[in-house]
Amino acid sequence: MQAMKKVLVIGGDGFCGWPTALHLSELGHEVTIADNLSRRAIDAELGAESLTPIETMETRIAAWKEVSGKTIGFAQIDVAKDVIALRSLLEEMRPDTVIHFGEQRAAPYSMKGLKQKLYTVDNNISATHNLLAVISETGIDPHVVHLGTMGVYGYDGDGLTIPEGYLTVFVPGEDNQMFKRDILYPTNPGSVYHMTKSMDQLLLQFYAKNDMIRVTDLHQGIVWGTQTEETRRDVRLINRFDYDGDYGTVLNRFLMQAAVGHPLTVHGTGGQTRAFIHIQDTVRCVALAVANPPEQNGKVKILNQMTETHRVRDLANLIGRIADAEVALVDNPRKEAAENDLRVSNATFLDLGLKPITLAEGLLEETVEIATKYAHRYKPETVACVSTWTDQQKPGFVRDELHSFSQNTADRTATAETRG
Ligand code: NAD
Ligand code: USQ
Repeated sequence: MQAMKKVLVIGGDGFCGWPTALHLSELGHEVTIADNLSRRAIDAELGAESLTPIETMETRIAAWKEVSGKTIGFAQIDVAKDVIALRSLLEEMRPDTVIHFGEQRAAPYSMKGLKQKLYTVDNNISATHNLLAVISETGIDPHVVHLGTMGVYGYDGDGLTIPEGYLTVFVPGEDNQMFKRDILYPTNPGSVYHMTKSMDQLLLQFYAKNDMIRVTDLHQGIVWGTQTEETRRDVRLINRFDYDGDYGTVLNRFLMQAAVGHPLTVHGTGGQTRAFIHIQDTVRCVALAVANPPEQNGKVKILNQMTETHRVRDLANLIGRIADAEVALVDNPRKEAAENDLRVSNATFLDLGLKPITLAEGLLEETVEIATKYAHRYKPETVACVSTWTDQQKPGFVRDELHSFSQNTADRTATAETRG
């Protein structure tokens, strides 16, 4: 039996935050959500809503009260901008744990253009720094659980098993001396979004060391699925299901595409290998992290929150087989290695008792069923991944270049003919 804690869930209206808030409430914790509802605003900006119809925060919380008898609090706060409101909430609530999901989390959105790059960096870095700085000022001593990403390690690996956050290195010095260092695993982000998570690591490291804030950083893989034990209990509690070209992640996109008869959009040769975790395991892992805070030892506790790795084309072929879907190879809008290998240690969560849900366990079918149920809400125009990592990848770039090349050639030929 876990001790009841007061838990603040920043970003608790989102895909991972909402089911986590419900799960912690179900376990008996006293939960308050802080969210600025920016994801709902970005949905509107992109014209790309969740496939599942998500209720307002008020309706969600009232429905949870009805089915569970439990109360979840809500404060609409922009933690990246409103430091005074954040400080008041922390002082009033005095949480035992603050879980920080409140960042812009789509790599393609972060690469869309100048506005989105600036927003992603401003929002994510300020949100994380404001939280840590305010905690250090108030003297309240919550355990901070931050949602990081596997992407900070980079994806051009050759099979080295990625450790949990730190690397022990030996540096040769003078006179055959060897210096041993425990360093953060070198970051190698692949998008502006992933870069903000790399920068978060330094913010966390500094405040853990300087202010002795207890921090757990969860380096999470790609989350798939949509429902959890709690969100299944009432249709008004249903979780988000993003499938659009910016926010839809690869496995959920493939499951959705299979449900509506769209060819599965494999980027390049589909040679990227990634780490995955089902949303049910996300909420279990966060609950385990909440129950097991680190010692106050000045060091961030880093856990790899993933359960299995898969190559993108293998996933497409698997779903193609089980759902009788066509697989299409499309131009890769990203700048990433054509092929990579990926091995990851998730020893801490296994030691804490996590029994991983794997692709084999029927939940692929459940996700296709949900996608089929809400297929009438599908907007085909939002499926293509149109955010490119470089200008050269933008549609029309090659054509323009060829156009100016032929124009120059034509001009040169005309000049030469005139001279001749
Ligand atoms: P999401 O976009 O569904 O949810 C994020 C929530 O944070 C939204 O409700 C949004 O309104 C809120 N938010 C953003 N900026 C805020 C701010 N300044 N103040 C207050 N609230 C703010 O994303 P998600 O998929 O639930 O991801 C949650 C966290 O987990 C993110 O930090 C993300 O980087 C991390 N993560 C997600 C995945 C994944 O596959 N979804 C994988 C690894 C890590
Ligand atoms: N991909 C396809 N086809 C698609 C969409 C994606 O082949 O239709 C490929 C991408 O090129 C990439 C891989 O699938 O190689 C993963 O893409 P993704 O969109 O599923 O995941 P990513 O952009 O890395 O981001 C997601 C979440 C992010 C989280 C990250 C965890 O949006 O918040 O941090 O997963 S990780 O990937 O482990 O870094």
